[in-house]
Amino acid sequence: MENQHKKSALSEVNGVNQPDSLSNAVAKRIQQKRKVIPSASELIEAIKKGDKIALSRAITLVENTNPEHLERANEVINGCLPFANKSVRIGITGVPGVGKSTFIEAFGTYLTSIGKKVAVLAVDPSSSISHGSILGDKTRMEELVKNENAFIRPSASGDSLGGVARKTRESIILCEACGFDTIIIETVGVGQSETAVHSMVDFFLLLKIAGAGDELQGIKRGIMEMADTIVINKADGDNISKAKLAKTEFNRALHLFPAKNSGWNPKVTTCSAYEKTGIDAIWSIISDYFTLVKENHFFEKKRQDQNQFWMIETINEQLKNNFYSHPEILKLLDEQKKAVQNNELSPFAAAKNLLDKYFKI
Ligand SMILES: Nc1nc2c(ncn2[C@@H]2O[C@H](COP(=O)(O)OP(=O)(O)O)[C@@H](O)[C@H]2O)c(=O)[nH]1
Ligand SMILES: [Mg+2]
Repeated sequence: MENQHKKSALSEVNGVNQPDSLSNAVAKRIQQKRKVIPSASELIEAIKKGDKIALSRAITLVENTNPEHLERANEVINGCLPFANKSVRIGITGVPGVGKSTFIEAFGTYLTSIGKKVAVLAVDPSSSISHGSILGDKTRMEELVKNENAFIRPSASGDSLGGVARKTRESIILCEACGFDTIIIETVGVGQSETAVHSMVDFFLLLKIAGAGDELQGIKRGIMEMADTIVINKADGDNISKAKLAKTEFNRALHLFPAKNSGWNPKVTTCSAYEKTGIDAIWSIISDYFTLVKENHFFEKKRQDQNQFWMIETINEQLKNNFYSHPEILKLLDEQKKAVQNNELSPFAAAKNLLDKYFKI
């Protein structure tokens, strides 16, 4: 072939000899350093001592989709589990631009000022694909990033929402074992991710701005219904009166929703994340909520339900992965798809063939 005679970028050429200046000893040291992967028990011990670097490494391990890391990841999670659960988990949602990052910076900083240890995790499958908003977010939380009592972790990477959400749930356990008592889970309120977040938090906060219609804000009714509090952000400057008006309107709208199982009446409030006003009042609302649900035992009940939900979710996800990654199924899947396409087989018959095959493997 003609191509072979050309110097393609892919053709191998003789390499350059290693210069003497790069000593073998140095190269070896670097290689060794790369190889030192902490064991599960080392990670657990360090996390329990509040070591944020160990926490980061453990989260990276949990996020790793490589099956050979799965066992070690599970070991770390199981080891941390007895030390988790002693926290409050708060979900924050709102459309892009509403001020989530700015709010979390102000809110998180306030919480650390009253002695809390705050971990911020993000569930945003879109950003893990585009790598979009994460970097911006991290720089917007400049103060919180530097705060000794805070830990910020951008979105887990993953190609399915289920996968991202499961990893976030596992990361919550790791953060709690590391001593973080207030876990904030951020998500973008435009897709299904808030439903997933709702099933892993104790309290759900919806951030809004005044003046924009609901359609414009892309917030569905279902998300409003999930909210334990609606916070109207950017209540500053010329916006203050509009924000107050919006507060009255939302209060009225919330009355139309059915009562919550928690026995809690959702509250509407305003704040300026930018000027850091109204932040302490939000914490006071959240504290009232926790007093109520701990008294009426809804708190434990909800966490138990969530654990069961995640058990089933995990089974569903792993069954699906196992099915679709099995080489024999993949082969048969191709054949059956063609047969369905050519009208030789009904979709149901094809599905049955595939499942029958799977159950025999
Ligand atoms: N005036 C005003 N602007 C704000 C406030 N909070 C956020 N912003 C601005 O709104 C824009 C979007 O904020 P950001 O936190 O990135 O929103 P996110 O996309 O929801 O995370 C930025 O330009 C912020 O400076 C606020 O309380 N008041
Ligand atoms: Mg943001």
